[in-house]
Amino acid sequence: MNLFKRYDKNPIISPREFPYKVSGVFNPGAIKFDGHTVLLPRVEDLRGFSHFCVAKSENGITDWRIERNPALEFNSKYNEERWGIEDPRIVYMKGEKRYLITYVSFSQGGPVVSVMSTKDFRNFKRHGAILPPEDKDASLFPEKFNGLYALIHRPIVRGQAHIWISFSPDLRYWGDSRVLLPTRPGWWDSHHVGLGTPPIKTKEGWLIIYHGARITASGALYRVGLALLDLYEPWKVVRRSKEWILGPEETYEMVGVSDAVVFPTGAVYDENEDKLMLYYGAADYSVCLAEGKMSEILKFLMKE
Ligand code: BMA
Repeated sequence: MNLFKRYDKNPIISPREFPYKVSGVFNPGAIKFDGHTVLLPRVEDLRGFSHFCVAKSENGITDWRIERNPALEFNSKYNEERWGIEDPRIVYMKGEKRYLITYVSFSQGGPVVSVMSTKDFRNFKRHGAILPPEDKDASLFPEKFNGLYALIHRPIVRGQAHIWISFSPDLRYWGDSRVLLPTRPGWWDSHHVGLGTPPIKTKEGWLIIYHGARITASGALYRVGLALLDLYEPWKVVRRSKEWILGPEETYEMVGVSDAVVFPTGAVYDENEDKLMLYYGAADYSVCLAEGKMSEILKFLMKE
């Protein structure tokens, strides 16, 4: 059974219809804001550096209005932003009335997780790098646990690329770090894993959509798996899918800047409609959409 159905007119945004010349537009943050779906894709320029742009649509599928000016350019006056910013994940922090965006910025020491905040997707405030390099694929939870922010991230420790969880009272000092979802030797997610979209709250637990890569003769092959975390103690993994549930199949996923990559970074969940819209980067070139039913996703996971 296919848990996610691709939009038949994918990609929804690609360099071809972009207002300026770019190498790729992919791996978007996604959230509902002001009656619209807002995407914050990573846009790679012709120097090879990435910035973010804002694209808005009323139905989250068609008629994307892409802003001409980059929403956030990288600025090498900040130490952590020597070579661009990538792969934003957006959460709305209830109680703080602001959106927190974790993203990867490229410091001299390697990729680091950085945070910025916004209230309107026009003005963005940088909060700087929050953890040492090398670390990537991070998102906050949209809620605190016992007064602490919780972050999922993917440091490289002793050459190993597992998914970790850490906690902080102030977004600055992090601790209680532990491995959450390790790579599985021999499996489709054996080489490295990383968080995809921000954690999504469901009645069965926090839904985690992650990418897993295996190295094949042609390079890294990126697919998508699922897990469920305990609602109150999110360091506890309740379920993890054995099989990948979305992998590169269509030409726009198989061929691009990096071949054979599906890389989800944003999701919009409509609980009343039982609908999960998954936004993903295809082959580091374009933004694509797939849709799933949350009830089917949870049913599948609870049998794992
Ligand atoms: C990851 C990140 C992503 C990219 C993916 C596939 O390490 O750099 O931005 O989409 O590799 O190339």
